[in-house]
Amino acid sequence: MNVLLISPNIETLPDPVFPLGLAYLAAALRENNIPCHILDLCFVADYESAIESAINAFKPDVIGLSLRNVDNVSYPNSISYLPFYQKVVKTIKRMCSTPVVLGGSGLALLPDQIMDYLEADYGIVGEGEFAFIELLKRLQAGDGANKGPPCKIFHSENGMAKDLDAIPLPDRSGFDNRLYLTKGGMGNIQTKRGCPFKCIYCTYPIIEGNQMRLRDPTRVCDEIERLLGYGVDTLFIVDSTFNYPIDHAQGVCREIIQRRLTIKWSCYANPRFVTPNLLDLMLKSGCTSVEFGTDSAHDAMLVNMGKNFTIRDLQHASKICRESGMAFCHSLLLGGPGETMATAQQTLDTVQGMLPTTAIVMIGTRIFPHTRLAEIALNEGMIDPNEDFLDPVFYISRAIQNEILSFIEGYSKQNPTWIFPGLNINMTERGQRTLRRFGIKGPLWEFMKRLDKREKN
Ligand code: B12
Ligand code: SF4
Repeated sequence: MNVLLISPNIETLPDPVFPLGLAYLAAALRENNIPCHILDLCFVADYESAIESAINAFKPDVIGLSLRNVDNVSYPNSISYLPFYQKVVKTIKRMCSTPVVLGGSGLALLPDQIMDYLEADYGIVGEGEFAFIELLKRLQAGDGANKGPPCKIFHSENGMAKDLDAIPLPDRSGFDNRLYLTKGGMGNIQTKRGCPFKCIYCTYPIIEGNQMRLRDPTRVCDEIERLLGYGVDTLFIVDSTFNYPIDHAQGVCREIIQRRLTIKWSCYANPRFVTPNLLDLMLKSGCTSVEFGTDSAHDAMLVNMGKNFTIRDLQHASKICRESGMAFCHSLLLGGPGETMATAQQTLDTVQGMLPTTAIVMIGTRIFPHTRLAEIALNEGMIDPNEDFLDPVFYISRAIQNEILSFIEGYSKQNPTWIFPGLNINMTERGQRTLRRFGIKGPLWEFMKRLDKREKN
């Protein structure tokens, strides 16, 4: 049985992102001796002829499509990726009757809606390593295709991998690793899956589960050695929170140091679990920056957003970063439940006082089903009980809805080193490409302090 795996993610902001989920799937297929071919549409000029050539050359029995993103979760300049995915599925369907299987984080968030919208044959919600293989075996045995149920949306009997060290290391051989490094500035790696925290809007626990499953640092470093073999020396650790649990994070850093792996890396971090000792190990193992999922710097708003830290934690973590020389950024989500112009102003002023390398300021929060935010929005009459969530809906507290955009436009002018993705301020494709052409690697926001000129679309 031949399998064609397609990555239709052509988003290049903030950077083109290596399709790590598909590399995990490719490894699972290889381990099961199932021939697989990769088609990554990210850098392809003509997606239709690329699909046509891949199908003609490889003659797949099944086509797997990895839907990473649904939309760019940015307000007001929101972009949905679903119309492009639809074109991809239509192109495949025009050419052949091969079953199309959808997967990826995007699908996991809106499975029924996306399956209907894209008219695909099967969908797998959640991790693909076991479920995809199981589905392929059932399709091969004639159980599934054209026989109606088991079901369009297939749930693996094994579900999520209990032991991440037992699944094979991602197989990156079918991808252009170099291009992701030059055009996207980094590769990526995962040291754990899952998040136990309860931020009201967050989809990560839905996608990865709410219990952390940790990888052995030696396996993580085996994978880093393979990445170095591909010339990839700059990485983003894609964990929901790298620095929790602290001892696991320390273990990963120590192993990198002990093996003398020459890499640079960055990650998401939670301000509550930042200690001087951990930061020291992170710096010594090549970490150049951390991005805090701060959301707000107003204590009542932090509670409303379900965060597990306070302003004091934010100030403490920022101080340790500054003192140790670690670049750090605060990601803010203005407009959550209970936000007023006064609380928003306090957040901005307080974060400014923490002297971050930059802050990434989002206005409004994209609402997804099965989150606490969706319940709040429903109770407040902001969404309809029949809302299908395919078109992005943003939660913006009523108290600031009329003022916040013009206020932020003005505010951004006084803060030329801060990033406002929804307004395309300091995050544009042109700027991104120019910097990458100079060979700059790592997250581009690390350089914001050095750029005093602003760019706007
Ligand atoms: C790390 C990360 C980033 C980093 C990536 C850095 C890097 N170089 O890798 C940065 C900060 C750059 C980033 C940017 C963006 N991100 Co992001 N990101 C993540 C995060 C936390 C992890 C993604 C990851 O690598 N996971 C690890 C891999 C192994 O898992 P996976 O891809 O899900 O694959 C597994 C399964 O899904 C499944 N699977 C995958 N494909 C397939 C295919 C088939 C056929 C099958 C059967 C199964 C299957 O099996 C895989 C293995 O188990 C996720 C949240 C999350 N927890 O998933 C958000 C997430 C993917 N991002 C999201 C978004 C929106 C974005 C941005 C658009 C935001 C923005 N406006 O900038 C950009 C887009 C960038 C781009 N070019 O695509 C959303 C996507 C869903 C949505 N709301 O649309 C997520 C889910 C977060 C969220 N808000 O809900 N992101
Ligand atoms: S925002 Fe971060 S810490 Fe909060 S639930 Fe999501 S992944 Fe976990």
